[in-house]
Amino acid sequence: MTQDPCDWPRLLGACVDQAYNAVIITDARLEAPGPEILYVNPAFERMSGYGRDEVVGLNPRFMQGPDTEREVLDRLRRNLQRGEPFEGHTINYRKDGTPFHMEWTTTPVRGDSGDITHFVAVQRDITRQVELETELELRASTDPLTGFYNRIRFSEYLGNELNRLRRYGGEATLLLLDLDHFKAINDEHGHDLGDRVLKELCQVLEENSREADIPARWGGEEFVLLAPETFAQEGELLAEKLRQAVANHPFPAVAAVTVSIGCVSLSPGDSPDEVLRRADDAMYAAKEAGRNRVATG
Ligand code: GH3
Ligand code: MG
Ligand code: MG
Repeated sequence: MTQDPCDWPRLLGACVDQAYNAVIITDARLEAPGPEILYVNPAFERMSGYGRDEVVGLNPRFMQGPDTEREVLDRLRRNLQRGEPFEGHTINYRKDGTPFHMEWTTTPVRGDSGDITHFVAVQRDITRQVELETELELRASTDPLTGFYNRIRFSEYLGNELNRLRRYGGEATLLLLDLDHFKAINDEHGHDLGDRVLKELCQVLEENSREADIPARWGGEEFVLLAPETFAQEGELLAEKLRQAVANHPFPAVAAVTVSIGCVSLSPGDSPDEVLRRADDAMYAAKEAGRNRVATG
């Protein structure tokens, strides 16, 4: 017997059952403990690892982890109470415990009387997309050789710090470090070893700075470090500590690696260009004074 092409209930059921996205239908109970799952389609079972029998009767939030933002849950509850659709993005957990990013909508379904009788949620696993976006963001803001923030990202931090100083006052320190005679190291030992020295220098900077400090690769063999909430004297001590740490570090194959450091104190009202120019001037003064030293500006 051929199927009636206008058998809408059957056709709609088949569409939901065979939809590519996960579909969850719940009742419309809003009082605690909230709506219960009445139906999930096979795409939900594939995405979550849970079988239909295991989830019917549960509240859909059973897959959410502790990292779901309060704001998202509050907005969901508010929208459902108002009978409005909801759109969100949460991290959920599959049956095997692995997390995944899920984009979803929940829409109220009204019966003939106009009352809300059910909610229908449509969910999509966007983990791959989130991972790609994170990767792209990381690439755009970090230097591929050292993994340090690049100039673009550092400039954002510097701008934010200067805004913070303008608003709340205080002091901060900016260091500009330039390797001494790095060209000679490259010429003598090759570019690959030069690269290793740059990477190792980053480790030394990281190990000798505080968690709140922001080091970055400014370009070539120049590095910067922003030390928030640091007074001028503390900043100079930090610069001197870094200079010594580099000079005393046993770099591979190279007899001596040293840095010249320009050290400037940031005050409310300074502009990024101005403090960078001052740091550059101070660094050149350190070079002229004989290298492997700190100069303030
Ligand atoms: P100074 O003490 O005056 O700073 O001397 P310098 O030789 O360090 O200065 P200069 O600006 O003449 O040379 C910088 C060198 O840094 C030249 C360039 O080949 C090298 N350099 C820049 N970026 C990289 C990099 O990514 N890897 C390697 N291996 N070398 C780099
Ligand atoms: Mg240089
Ligand atoms: Mg140099």
